[in-house]
Amino acid sequence: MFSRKSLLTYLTVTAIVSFTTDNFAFGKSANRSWKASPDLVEKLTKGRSETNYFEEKVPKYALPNPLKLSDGSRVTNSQAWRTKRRPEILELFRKYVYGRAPISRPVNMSFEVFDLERKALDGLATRKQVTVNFTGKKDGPTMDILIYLPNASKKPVPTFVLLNFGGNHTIHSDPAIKLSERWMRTKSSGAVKNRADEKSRGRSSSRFNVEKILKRGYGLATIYYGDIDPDFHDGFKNGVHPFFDKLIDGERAPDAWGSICAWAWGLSRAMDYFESDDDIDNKRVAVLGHSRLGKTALWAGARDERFAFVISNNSGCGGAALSRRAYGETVKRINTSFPHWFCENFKKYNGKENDLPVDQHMLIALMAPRPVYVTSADGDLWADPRGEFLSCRYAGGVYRLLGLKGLGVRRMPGLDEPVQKGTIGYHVRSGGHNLTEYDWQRFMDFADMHFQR
Ligand code: GTR
Repeated sequence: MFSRKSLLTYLTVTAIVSFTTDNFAFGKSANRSWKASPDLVEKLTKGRSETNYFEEKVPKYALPNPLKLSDGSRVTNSQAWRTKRRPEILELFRKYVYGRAPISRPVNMSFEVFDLERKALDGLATRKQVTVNFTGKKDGPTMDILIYLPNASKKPVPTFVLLNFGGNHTIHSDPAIKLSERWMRTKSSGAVKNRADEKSRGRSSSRFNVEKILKRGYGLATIYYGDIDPDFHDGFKNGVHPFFDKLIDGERAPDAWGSICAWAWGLSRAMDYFESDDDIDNKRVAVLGHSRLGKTALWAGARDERFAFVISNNSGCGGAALSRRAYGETVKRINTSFPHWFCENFKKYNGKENDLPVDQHMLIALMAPRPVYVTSADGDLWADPRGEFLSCRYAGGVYRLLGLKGLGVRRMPGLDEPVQKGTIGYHVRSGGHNLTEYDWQRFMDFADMHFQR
């Protein structure tokens, strides 16, 4: 037991110590800046000794300046950003990271609305299912878009679009959703022998929250990513690649598009469809994605400025996290595990992140002046939460040049304390690698602010 005096001394000393540290939280309102849990760092390090999870072991690095042209001159006004530096950065990402899509909108692409139900989900929504035929030919590659639009909202409605991992039928148990017949990864989709079955209907509904999105006045559109390109390395023989690849002497170029670029390109083809649909507000389409599909959403938003709001959920390496920090997943690791995701040139930077002509803060900067939102999760150290935050922070200069506020904070916020002060939003949420209702609600808060409804 403490005596009164020693208790008082203890409390005073504790208060002084706490006050002088960065982390002191005074009640709920003061910010306790997020830090990786030491227990988790220790646990993860045991399983993967080649992976760094210690902040103090992050190598020293210097980031390329988003506001300095490759000839060394400074970008001092919005016009120079728009006409010179933005195109330069975009080209660097094409050439060295994601690869180049050989085609934009294919001339003969066609759309077929094969399902239109105005009283879906007990009258809450209008459901549409659309087949996009990329070449317009009978046996050409296709993707199916599933769309729910809130009946209570005035049309056209602002809409979120995202790719899904397990087929459109996994996002909701609505039995009218077409069951995907495509190849799928068994692990993420519950597929049997790489094919979906009836049991997988609604399997990932907790990641989509369809009713909640509709009730907040937003539409939702989704596409199975495997329609565009199955997620395994087969030398780019399946998916859209062989239909559009331009080979040089029978070989793919070192900057030919990888799978992430193909998925992002598919999202732009969905946007082409939205432009033809009077129920969807094509000036207020938000593109988002989780994990590898978060990397994809960022690249989609960078290459196609028709997306008015871009959201990356737990995207990590090759997404929102700074590559130079080499914390959690590294460039070498990702290129080894997933040789088909990026272009061949990216592999030159395995273990040589400092030589990259770009880093991921420049990808975030490519969204300017549009709103962009990045999330991390407390347990998802593989994706480097701090590296994701720092990308947002260092993209801020470009937003400021354009007369906007970037993040509006310099210090990493506390757990579950979203930063929504400027045009760049960020949060680090409790829990692990996932897309949750908490994330969705924050995206919709940010959309409410920026879509000015
Ligand atoms: C992991 C990969 C991450 C992330 C994740 C996912 O295996 O290392 O970059 O993309 O998969 O997409 O679920």
